[in-house]
Amino acid sequence: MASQRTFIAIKPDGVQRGLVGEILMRFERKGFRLVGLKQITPDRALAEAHYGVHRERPFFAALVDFICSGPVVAMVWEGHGVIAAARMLIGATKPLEAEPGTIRGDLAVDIGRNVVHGSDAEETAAFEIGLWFKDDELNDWTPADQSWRVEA
Ligand code: IDP
Ligand code: MG
Repeated sequence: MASQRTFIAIKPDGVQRGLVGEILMRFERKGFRLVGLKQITPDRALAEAHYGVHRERPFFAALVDFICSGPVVAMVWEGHGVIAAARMLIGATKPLEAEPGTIRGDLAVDIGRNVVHGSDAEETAAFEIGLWFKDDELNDWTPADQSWRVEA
C-alpha cells in the first residue's frame, strides 16, 4: 500500500461546536501523520473552487455561504492508503446514515452540517491540497515510531 496525502477540513460547524480536537484526534490516533495544518476563513473564490464539481447542484450557493461563514481548520494527512481510509473515518455524507464510530455518525445529524470534508480520490486530493496550501506550508517528516506503525 503506497503512502498518500489527502486534504481534510473541519468545516465551520465543527470549529464553532468545539470539535477540532476530537476530529484531529481520530486521524492522529489511527496512525496517520499530520503534514499541514492551518485555520482559515475561506473567501468565496476558494470555496467555489473547492466545491466546483457541485456548481450546478441546487445546494451550491448555500454550501459556499456556509463554508465561508467562519474559520475552517484545513489539514493535510499522510499515510498508507490515507485517502480511502480517511473517508471511512469520516463516514457517509448524510450523517444519519453514517455508521456509529465514524466522525459524522458520532458527531452530526444534518447533511448541511456534516462537520468535516475529505478528498475522495488521488486527483481530487492533489487538487485540493494545491488549492488550500502552498508547498512550503507542508512538512516532510517521519514519526520517530514509524516502524511501530507500518511494517518495513
Ligand atoms: P462528501 O462531503 O461526503 O464528499 P459530496 O457529495 O461531495 O459529499 O458533497 C459535498 C458537501 O456538500 C457535503 O459534505 C454536504 O455538506 C453538501 N451536500 C451534499 N449534498 C447535499 C444536499 O443534498 N443538500 C445539502 N447539502 C449537501
Ligand atoms: Mg465530496
